[in-house]
Amino acid sequence: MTYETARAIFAEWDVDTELAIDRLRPIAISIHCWQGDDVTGFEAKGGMSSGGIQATGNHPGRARNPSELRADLEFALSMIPGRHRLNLHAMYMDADDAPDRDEIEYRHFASWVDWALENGLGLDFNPTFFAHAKADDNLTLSHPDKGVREFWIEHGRRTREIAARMGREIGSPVVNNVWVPDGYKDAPVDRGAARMRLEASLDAMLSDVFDRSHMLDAVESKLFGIGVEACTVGSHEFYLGYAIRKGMLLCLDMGHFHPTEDVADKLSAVALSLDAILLHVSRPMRWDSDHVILLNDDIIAVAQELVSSQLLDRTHVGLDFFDATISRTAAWVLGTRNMQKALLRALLLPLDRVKAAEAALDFTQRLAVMEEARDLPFGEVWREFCKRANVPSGQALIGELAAYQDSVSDR
Ligand code: RNT
Ligand code: ZN
Repeated sequence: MTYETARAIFAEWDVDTELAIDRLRPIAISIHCWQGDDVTGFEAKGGMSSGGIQATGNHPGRARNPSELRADLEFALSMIPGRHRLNLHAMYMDADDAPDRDEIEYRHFASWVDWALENGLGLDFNPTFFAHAKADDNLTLSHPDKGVREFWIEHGRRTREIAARMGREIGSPVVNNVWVPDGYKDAPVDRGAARMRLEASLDAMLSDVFDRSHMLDAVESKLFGIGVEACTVGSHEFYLGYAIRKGMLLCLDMGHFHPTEDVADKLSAVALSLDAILLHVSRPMRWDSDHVILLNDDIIAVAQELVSSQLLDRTHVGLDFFDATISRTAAWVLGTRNMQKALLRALLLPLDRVKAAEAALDFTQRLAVMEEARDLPFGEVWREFCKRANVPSGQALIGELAAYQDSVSDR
């Protein structure tokens, strides 16, 4: 089937494929740097990652330094249609002087900004509150010890300064997202005190005022993690209230809720009280396992909600998965493309028609249209989108992914 035939089929459903392509093109996905090296980072330190962040596998080709990570990203980006953003963590500093987390400065990240500018990429940022001796007991901003809290407050303060400077240099606001692992393995008896300490630390950490055209603050909640099964201090309720009170972004990670909860359903609800949302699109399998996202029902539902509830303009779509059992670059490419494919599918749905049916309580029509629409030739429109962006698809893509993996497998 040609694209023109597909276009005519969609037109019969009153869907304009050209319009859908035009709407998809400017959507920048925030691609997480940490898929490239199993969340290891480039700090001059050894030791295990803590905070329940674990990549599984030892596939050959892990990026060991900033230049390898950039080369891998350049390849991945060349296989992904459109212009996107790189989401960095503070542990990805590019520095010779090995600063501790409370010593980082803009200059430690300046090379990333130069590289982003050269490649036409936006940037996002994150303080790193894990994989550090001062986070080994899974308590950071809510630690009972004031000295430990102050160390992490200083880290977070510095990341906001760095993020704001990055945003100024790049000319697009950098989302600085705060996730802390804080929690308890077994049932705490003073949850309230822990939450008050987290709140006070956040207040101190977030007190400097920055131009919102340079930097946007986000906070990320979680239900539980390995080692913090009984209580997560920064739970959903904690951060939902905090983000609303402070006018910040709320980050909804698809792996951070009970598996029967539906993040797609939450979007239009939280959007009533928030200016903007940050998404960590992920695929939890039985737990927050961070599998590479598929074009599955969960992802399609999220994309459909963003389009249907008109939230694309105020949602920052970020990815959060890491798998080291497969080619890391292929994981980036396939995951990011799946997010784009899901958005394209949503943009190609005859939504006006099903919305009208729903408003008229004609649920039969709604069901019939949605089910028949599953057979529309989305793939032809996607291939056309890739072709126009000079990006391969199908077997050509698979060949490119395999060839690049071969080229890095002796690392
Ligand atoms: C952890 C959170 C967090 C991290 C990244 C590396 O459960 O999802 O977003 O995955 O910051
Ligand atoms: Zn996340």
